[in-house]
Amino acid sequence: GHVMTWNRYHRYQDILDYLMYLSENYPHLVELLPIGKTVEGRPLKVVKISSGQTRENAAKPAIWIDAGIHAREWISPAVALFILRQLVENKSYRTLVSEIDWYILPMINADGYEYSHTVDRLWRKSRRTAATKSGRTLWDMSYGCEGVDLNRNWDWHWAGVGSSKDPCSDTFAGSHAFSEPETRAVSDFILDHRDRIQVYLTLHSYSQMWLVPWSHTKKLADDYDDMMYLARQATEAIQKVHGSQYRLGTTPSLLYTTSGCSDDWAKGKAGIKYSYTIELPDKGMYGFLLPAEKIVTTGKEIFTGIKSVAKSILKIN
Ligand code: 0X9
Ligand code: ZN
Repeated sequence: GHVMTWNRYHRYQDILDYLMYLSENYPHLVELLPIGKTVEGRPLKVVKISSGQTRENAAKPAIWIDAGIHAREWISPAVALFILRQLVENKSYRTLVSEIDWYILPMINADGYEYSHTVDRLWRKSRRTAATKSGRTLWDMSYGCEGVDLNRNWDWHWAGVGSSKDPCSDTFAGSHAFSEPETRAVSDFILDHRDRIQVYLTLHSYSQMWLVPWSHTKKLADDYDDMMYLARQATEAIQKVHGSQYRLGTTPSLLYTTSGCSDDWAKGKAGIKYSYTIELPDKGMYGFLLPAEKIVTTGKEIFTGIKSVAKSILKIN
C-alpha cells in the first residue's frame, strides 16, 4: 500500500514512498532514476514511464515534466503526482505511454518544500547556506540569508534582468549559473536526453497562465507561432474541462522580464522546441495557499492540456 491521497498536500517522504510504490507495483512501466541530491542531501528521483510497445525505443519521443522549483507552490508537485498516477494507473492512457516516454520529476526543491511545511509557509527559494572558510555559515555570523531562487540559476542570461545578486533577495540567482546541485542535476539529465525530449514542461503557481519563451527579452522567438499553436490547443482543451481559463503568451507580455529560468534554458541551450512554464491556479484569491481540495480538479485540467500537447507531438513526428 501507500499513503498518497489527493485531498491534502504531502510531505517529501510520502512522495518518495509513493514513487517507490509505483515502481514496485508497475515494474514494466515505471523506473526510478536517481539524478542527484539536494543541498541538504534529499534524493532527487526522476520517474521514467515507458512501455516501449509500439516504437523502437531509440525513435520514441519523450516529454519532460518537472515541479516544485519554488517551495511554497504546493499545488505544483501535487499536480505532477496526479499526472504521474493517471499515466501509470489509468489503463486508458496506455497508448500515450507506449508511444511516448515520460520523464517526471515531481519535486526539484525538496529542501525548500520541507522548510515551507515546518517553518515558513511562504518560503520560495532553496535552502543553500553561504559557506565561509571557517566552515561556519554566514547565517551563524551575521544576518546572512539563505536560499537560491532555483528559477534564476539556469545558464541562460544568468543574473540578468529580473534576478538578483543579493543573497537576501527572493530572486537571488546564486553564485554562478548552475551553482546549485538541484538545477545542475536536472540540466545534466535533460542534456543527456535532449535528442529525444521534445517537450519541456515546468509547473509553478499561481496566476493560471501558459507561458511561452522567451522571458529574458520582449523579442519573440523565431518559432513563436509553432509554440503558440500547441499551447493554444492545450489551453482550449483545458477550458473544456471545468471552464478554467489560462492566459497564454510570453512572460514579459503577461508578467515581467526574467532571466536564468528553466524553460528558456531548455529551449535556448538544450534545444527543446516546445518549452513551457505553466502557472497553475488560482488567480490570487488563495494564491500560494490554494486549498488541497483543488488538487483533483487542477490535476484533471492540466492532464487534459498535457494530453493535447502529447497528441500534437505524435502528429508532428
Ligand atoms: O518568477 C518566476 O519564477 C515565475 N513566477 S512564480 O510566481 N511561480 O515564481 C515566473 C517565471 C516566468 N519566467 C519564465 N517563464 N521563464
Ligand atoms: Zn514558481
